[in-house]
Amino acid sequence: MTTKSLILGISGQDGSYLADLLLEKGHEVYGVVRRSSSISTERVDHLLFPDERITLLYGDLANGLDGIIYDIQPDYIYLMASMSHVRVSFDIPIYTLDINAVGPTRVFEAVRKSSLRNKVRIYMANSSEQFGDTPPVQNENSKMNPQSPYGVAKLAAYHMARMYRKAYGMFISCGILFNHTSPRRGETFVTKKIIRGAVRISLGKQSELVLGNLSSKRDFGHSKDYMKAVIKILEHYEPDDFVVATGEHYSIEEFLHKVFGILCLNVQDHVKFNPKYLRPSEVPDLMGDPTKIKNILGWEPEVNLDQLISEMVCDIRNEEKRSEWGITSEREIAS
Ligand code: G4F
Repeated sequence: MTTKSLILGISGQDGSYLADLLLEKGHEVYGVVRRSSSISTERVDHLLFPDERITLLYGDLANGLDGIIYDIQPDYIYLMASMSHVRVSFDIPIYTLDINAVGPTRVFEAVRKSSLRNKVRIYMANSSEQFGDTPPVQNENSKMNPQSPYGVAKLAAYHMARMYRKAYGMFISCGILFNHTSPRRGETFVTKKIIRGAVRISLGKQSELVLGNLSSKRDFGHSKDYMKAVIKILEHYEPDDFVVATGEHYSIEEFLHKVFGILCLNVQDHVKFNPKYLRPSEVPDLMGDPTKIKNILGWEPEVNLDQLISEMVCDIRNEEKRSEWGITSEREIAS
């Protein structure tokens, strides 16, 4: 019988890679997207056109997804949807708590109250932001001391997941993922913003790149690699919690110099500071220890930071060139 996977947040960076990988494994993939007036399915368009290889459904963590869950009767549920921007969470803390903490709880409750309770496996997307200002190296046993509404909400969802697992025997696993990026990354995260800015500067399309705090350190991995880890986490015979990280960290300044170096640009000539990108409280240094996932699930990252940057530079350069030629999307190229 085919395995049915339901991905909440399929149109995001992680959800879209997960869909690619689950289809390769032969799963029947259903994806939930939030309804909005502008269509934002670019990351999964290749799975919709010309053949519909996934089924898209409209839903929202704000309202609960009971109907979708009961109709589809999935074997696996991947909770990838969230309000994912840490700085923005300071502007909208109540919404962030609702989507990132109450939202997953709505899903846990819907499953608990149904006949799926002892059948379905749930993956909960947790974050290294939960560690907050705890110094590196962070692992599954490190103190969690979040520094943002985003981190607090993710930590609440983490505790809820563990509570449902223990109290009701539900199969809920948590992946504590460190910063991960890719060509499919959203434009306002620092990695994509730096690479997009540098490529555009190199093409003479912009002259300045304006950033905030460059001293914080992050452990950067490739989203596709991390989705391979997510699949392994949910396929494991028992529910558990795993840190997913590379075990290396770089400051944003180091990342910036790597990108500008590849493009033969000088950071001092183009990069400006604007305090509007600072956060009321910052997470200074994240570097994960992936020993547990390596030992138990045999997962290791396949892409290092230099390869990741090269892939993103190349992809963004191609995208910028296509827009110069008036080609706006892959869908247009195909038709
Ligand atoms: O790219 P960021 O916004 O990512 P951040 O805060 O590390 O969060 C990401 O990773 C988490 C996992 O560790 C996820 F849970 C979360 O959903 C998200 O994917 O910022 C990275 C660093 C921060 O220290 C920030 O202050 O870059 C610094 N930064 C400096 N200038 C900037 C900017 N961040 C952004 N977004 N924009 C800037 O202009």
